[in-house]
Amino acid sequence: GLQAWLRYAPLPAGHNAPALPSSIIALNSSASSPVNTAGQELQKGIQGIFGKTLRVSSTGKATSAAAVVGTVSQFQKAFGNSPVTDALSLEEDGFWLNVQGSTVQILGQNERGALYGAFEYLSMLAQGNFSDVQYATNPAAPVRWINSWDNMDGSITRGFGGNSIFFANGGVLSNLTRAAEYARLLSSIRINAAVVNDVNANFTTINPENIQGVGRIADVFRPYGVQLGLSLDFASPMELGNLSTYDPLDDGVIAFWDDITQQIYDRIPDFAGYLVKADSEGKFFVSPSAMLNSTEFNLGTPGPLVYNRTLAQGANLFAQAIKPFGGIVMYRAFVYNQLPDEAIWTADRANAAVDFFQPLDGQFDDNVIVQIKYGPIDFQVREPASPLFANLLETNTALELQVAQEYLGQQTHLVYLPPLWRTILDFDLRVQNQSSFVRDVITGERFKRPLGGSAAVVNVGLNDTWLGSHLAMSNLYAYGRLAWDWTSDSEEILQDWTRLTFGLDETVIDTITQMSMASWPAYENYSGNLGEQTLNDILYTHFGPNPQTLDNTPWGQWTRADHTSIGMDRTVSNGTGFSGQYPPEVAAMFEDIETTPDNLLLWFHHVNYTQKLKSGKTVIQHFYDAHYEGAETAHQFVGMWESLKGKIDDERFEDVLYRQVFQAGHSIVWRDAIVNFYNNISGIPDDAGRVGHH
Ligand code: GCW
Repeated sequence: GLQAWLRYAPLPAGHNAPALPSSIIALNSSASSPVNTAGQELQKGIQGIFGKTLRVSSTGKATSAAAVVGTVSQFQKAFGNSPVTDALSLEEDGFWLNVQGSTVQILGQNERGALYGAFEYLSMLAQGNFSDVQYATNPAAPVRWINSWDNMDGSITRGFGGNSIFFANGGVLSNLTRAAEYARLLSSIRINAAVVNDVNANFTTINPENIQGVGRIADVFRPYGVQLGLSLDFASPMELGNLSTYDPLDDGVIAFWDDITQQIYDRIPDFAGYLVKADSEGKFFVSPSAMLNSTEFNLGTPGPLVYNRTLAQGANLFAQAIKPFGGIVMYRAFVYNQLPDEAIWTADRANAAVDFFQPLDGQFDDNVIVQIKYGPIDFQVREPASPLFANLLETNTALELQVAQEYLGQQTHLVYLPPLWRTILDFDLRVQNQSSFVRDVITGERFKRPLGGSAAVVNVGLNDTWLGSHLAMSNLYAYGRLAWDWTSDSEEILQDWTRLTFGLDETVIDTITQMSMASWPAYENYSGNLGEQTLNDILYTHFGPNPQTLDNTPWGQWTRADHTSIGMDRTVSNGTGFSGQYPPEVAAMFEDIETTPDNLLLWFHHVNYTQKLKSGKTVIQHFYDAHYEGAETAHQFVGMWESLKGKIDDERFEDVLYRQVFQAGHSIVWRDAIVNFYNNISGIPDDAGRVGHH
């Protein structure tokens, strides 16, 4: 439930308690400091795991049997001597952990880092790992954020775990207990900031009353070292400030944002920064006030393009307002227009991000980070890495992931996401014919950028399970672990999470590992195959199968399926030109059907249903077989889970079982909807005789 992976459950019989420290010295600066939190957390953890209550003090002799936690400089001040050199060369948020039996030293570069180190030590103990260790660790990148899509009325966009833990009825909740518990979870996975309101932002979030309200959220985040961020509505100067314009170059608009920023920092001195979704998902750019007043469905979000200003001018407006306070601006690359006409063979929503942003490379201020969704479309079950990562050499970038399984079963299906994420992070873009992994671009490593990192959309709510599903929490846990080190192993992360969440029983660990590692491939099998997108209902829910909604809609998530053929031709030679947005080596690979991997075939090429894959099967037979296989795997999950009865508390056992039964049933709905759709449209029977007429 609420404790998620921070349960500190007693160890099962057979695990002898190790030599433990006999007291805790937390060198804290104040009651709201993360080091103070670290002291309490160590006390609580050791109490829970071993039933032993340690005294916590803020000073003391570093005796051989104490756990000392604090920053490197607090340590030097308190004890008059320096820790080992490894601890002296830590980077921001990094920590040094030294466990020698009952002598434990946890030193952060800053207070937040010290808290991370305390959680790390406790995670070892809770997993029954009592080894002596001694190492320094630093984050892959400074920006390790969460984006919440919570609305001021308490609803959550793409939320499947209940209403908001932050907002209700247009304001901030008076009881922020859950917000504090959430910050605790986030700091244990080393997330350092959370944006709390939806990117489709409402100007009321920054009215004077709500600035005080979000200030209270920042207050409960602070002891956990989690900073607050806010999404902005670009048209606020008109809506809130009563100006006649929101032109980013207008003096009144500039003064408006300077004033708002000052108000925010007056209340929240450690405010992290802004997140901006501008000029996104629009019809085409209409007049500034029509943008706001029209009742027409989704005209898109207002932005600088409304005034013929560039996206860089839009981003720099906020960057300049926030720079004096040390804040940053996350500017989303999710900018595209609706595409009315599928008859135009070269029209392609996937081209939009590079088309809009590449010409602006070098024009963004240094405290701007362009935040890029992992694929060019929208959190689909399979996409190639966004080519924008290869096109911004003089701009900070961050990767946007989605823990909320918007298109991936919405937390009623088990889909463990790290294997999908790794297809993006480990993709080599070959910029200038050199090794250019996406993970090295976003950390700032590849192009020597001062800033970079990641954000994940997380839709926790008031539900006791946070996400609406116990098993879905592995995705949140893994996101934090990966954002610290993008090369960590997906399966090892999962097993740590499983031990912390469900205990140390080997059968439980093996079973949850098998289910989780098989889950994304299974979902891909029973949804959309071969890079054809997920095939959900595009118009409203993004949930169950609805392949007929992909084509001939302005959302541009097309498959171009007709009676004989299917797929988006994204080649330069004959299609939308998208493959040409990658550097030459990668472009050449995707341009040629022979070198395009099967799993992206229909993303890049338009082919007959009878086209042979590298596996030797035809496209249509692959659809049939994959769908039966995927649904079969989803059915196996039920039996696998049932085998754990008695090894997991009944409450969580039943809750998960209910979901696995649902997933198994829904996988058949998926299977039959998709195979019948393509059987009808192509008229080609299934070799195995399961689908269609013979
Ligand atoms: O995936 C789409 C979602 C929208 C979302 C948008 C975005 C918050 O369906 O609900 O808006 O992406 O990322 O901005």
